[in-house]
Amino acid sequence: MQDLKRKAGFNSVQVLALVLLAFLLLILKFSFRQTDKIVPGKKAYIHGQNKRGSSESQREDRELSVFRSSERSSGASLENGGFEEDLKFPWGTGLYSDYGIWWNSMNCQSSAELDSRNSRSGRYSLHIINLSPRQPHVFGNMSQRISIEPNRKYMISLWAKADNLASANAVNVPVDPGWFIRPIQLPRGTFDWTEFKGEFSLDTNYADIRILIEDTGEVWIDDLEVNLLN
Ligand SMILES: [Ca+2]
Repeated sequence: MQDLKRKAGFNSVQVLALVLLAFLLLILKFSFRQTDKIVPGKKAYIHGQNKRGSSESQREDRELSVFRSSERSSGASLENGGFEEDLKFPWGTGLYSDYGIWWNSMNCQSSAELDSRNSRSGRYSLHIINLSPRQPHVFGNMSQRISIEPNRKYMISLWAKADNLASANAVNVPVDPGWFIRPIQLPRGTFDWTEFKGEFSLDTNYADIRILIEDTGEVWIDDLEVNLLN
């Protein structure tokens, strides 16, 4: 009898130990899930590095991301390039579309909004302010993925007005996901509404038209268009 009681006692302790162990395992599992959370700033930094990188693995990562974010691989030409509608879809599409419409890399202090006090046509233009001097991986941007015919020549054009752009190319417009082809690059300084044009041709059936600011200054952009040549 004593033996049985002792046995029963041990069994209760064992059961208690098992319950405690299970509880500890649950806590451990939960805390691991917590550390899996992605910090947005860090994510932007990683991608910022990839954009400037040239190694094969970085290129693969870039191409993989293209497929992941190709929710708009078909469609018409660029929409809302006159900024008469809110900054909404299809702005914010293309590579890095999960970062929102206008987004900053690293600690870049840039912002973009529609401005009804300055427009080249219609009521609004896109007004961008950047307080962050040129540094690697520090930029503000937004993009729109459009369908194109591979290996055909396109003309991209926009009107811009600027106030104190700190350097040449502070504002430029890459058209490919790798940001290698930038048909439009604005000069430094202050200027009134001026038209800028450039040509490009890609071997893909889409282009990511990206408005990018990489140095301090203020710029207004209006009437952004992409048209097939000949
Ligand atoms: Ca407009």
